[in-house]
Amino acid sequence: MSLRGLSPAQVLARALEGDRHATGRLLTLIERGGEGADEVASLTHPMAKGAHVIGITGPPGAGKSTLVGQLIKEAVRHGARPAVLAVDPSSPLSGGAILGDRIRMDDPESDCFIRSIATRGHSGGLALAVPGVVRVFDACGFGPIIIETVGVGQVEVDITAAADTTVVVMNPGTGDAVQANKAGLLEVADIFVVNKADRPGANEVRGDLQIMLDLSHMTGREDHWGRRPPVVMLKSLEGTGFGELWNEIQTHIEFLGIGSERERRRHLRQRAEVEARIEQIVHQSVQQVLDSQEGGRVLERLRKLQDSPASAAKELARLLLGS
Ligand SMILES: Nc1nc2c(ncn2[C@@H]2O[C@H](COP(=O)(O)OP(=O)(O)O)[C@@H](O)[C@H]2O)c(=O)[nH]1
Ligand SMILES: [Mg+2]
Repeated sequence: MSLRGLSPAQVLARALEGDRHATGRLLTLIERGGEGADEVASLTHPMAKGAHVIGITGPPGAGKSTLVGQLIKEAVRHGARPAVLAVDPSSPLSGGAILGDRIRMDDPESDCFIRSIATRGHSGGLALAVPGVVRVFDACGFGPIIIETVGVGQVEVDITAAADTTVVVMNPGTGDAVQANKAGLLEVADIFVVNKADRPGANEVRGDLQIMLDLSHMTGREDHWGRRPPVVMLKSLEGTGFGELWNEIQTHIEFLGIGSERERRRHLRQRAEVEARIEQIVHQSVQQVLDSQEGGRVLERLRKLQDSPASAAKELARLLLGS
């Protein structure tokens, strides 16, 4: 049935009945931003079911997409309905390519949902779109929700750190452990994966990681597990090691449920989202004030060297803030 002419609320009603096209339409609205996205967000926010959010991060080519493909199968084996948001469109995750015949995309009871989102280099958009997509998946009954991001930039690290469980992926023989340390990924990881364990040097990476993690303990940095984060060896191409990864994720879920850690993470996630929204609003207002008549007058004085940049900025900021 066509979705043409339906309001976001009507599309959501279809999505809740298991209409995958409707779910896709909601995600498109989120991705486009603006009023449509805001409406979808306010409709889906109160419908949160609390799906577990797993962030998968690591350098390009580490095998994240391959891993996610296998993790979906593992999740479905356990009766879950996983959804994936790939913020790394460089190695697209396509249903047909990675999903085995165990997963029937058209079966609303046992399906999974995969969506890629373009980074397009603007961080503000991502900071708003990712939580929006997570909310749609959650409202539609998908879980766990798996987010794949490249762990290179601060934004990507922030997105992943906002997950309930963060998995950092690295490879043998690439100095990944040292790089991850530099990128601040050791602190955000709940679980480490050494992927491509079929290659030489896998045990060395595990050893390097364990030493670095122990050192960080010695300098007094508490990890939130109450133990050293586990290091799981995976061969994602063969699909080996996924039972162990699944178990470690379950152990982490149990851990999150014992204390207030889950609530703390979700609070931080919501706070970051509101922060990004405020920044967007403020950014727009700044452009408006610069484009206004008053803004033009102040910039003209600056051009004629009658004013300094600092006092011009202060004057316009006063205008902006109405003080
Ligand atoms: N040898 C080996 N290659 C792998 C493994 N997992 C993934 N790859 C390969 O690594 C390359 C990058 O994989 P991809 O999943 O696209 O990495 P991503 O950029 O991190 O998402 C592909 O050619 C995969 O086939 C593995 O366990 N062993
Ligand atoms: Mg990828």
